Amino acid sequence: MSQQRGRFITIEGTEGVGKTTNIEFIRQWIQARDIELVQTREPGGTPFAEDVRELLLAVRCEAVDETAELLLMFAARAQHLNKVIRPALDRGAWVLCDRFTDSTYAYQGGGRGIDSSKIAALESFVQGDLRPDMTLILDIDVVVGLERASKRAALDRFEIEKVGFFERVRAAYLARAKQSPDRYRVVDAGQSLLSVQGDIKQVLVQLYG
Ligand code: Z5A
Repeated sequence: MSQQRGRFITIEGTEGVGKTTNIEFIRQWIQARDIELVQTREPGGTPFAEDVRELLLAVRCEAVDETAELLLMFAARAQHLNKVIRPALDRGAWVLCDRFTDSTYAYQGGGRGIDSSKIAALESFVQGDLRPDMTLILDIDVVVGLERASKRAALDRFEIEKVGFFERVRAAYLARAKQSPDRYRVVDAGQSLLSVQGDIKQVLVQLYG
């Protein structure tokens, strides 16, 4: 008898949108249903991919070439996908991933200006036909999000970008959601945490009962 493939859920958004806070809420909702859950993140999710993450996030004097950045995102993703995500889905576990390829379309595509056809080519090469079943985009006014994120101790190489960069990232996310409304759910993350979580719960109940 073939094992039913697990669900692949990804969470996306710009700075300070509350991914970390809300992933915990989603994790609890899924686990309360007695479902095996693998919670993970990108870039990262395996020791090798976490090393690539460190390379990518470190603030450095040398300017990082945008193609090098793009390829490293997919290098980490190939490792993560083949060592963690696919095996989990194949054994029927659900995977809850903090960022995935939509981040690449938003940050390297929207933010850095890399043509989305190049990202799509790498997506097909690395992922084959694997895509998330549902992508939750937490959406917030960029300035409000940056204010929330500014309370952190140290900013990484993406967090030091200017408002215009994050406006383009946000626009890219919203454009993707508009293009494929079946896969994406957009939640207004500018509300109180209670209201955000109320909306997320509604999405989960609507999709998964
Ligand atoms: N990146 C990329 O460029 N390309 C790719 O393909 C991939 C990634 C996969 C690392 O990601 C970087 O990698 C990321 C994009 C790039 N750029 N950056 N930066 P990350 O996910 O590790 O980093 P992050 O975006 O900074 O995520 P985070 O740590 O999850 O932060 P967050 O989403 O802002 O979540 P938070 O810590 O839960 O919330 C921030 C604060 O707001 C915190 O104090 C909360 O208590 C507060 N908060 C949360 N919700 C609320 C509400 N509703 N009201 C008031 N305050 C709130």
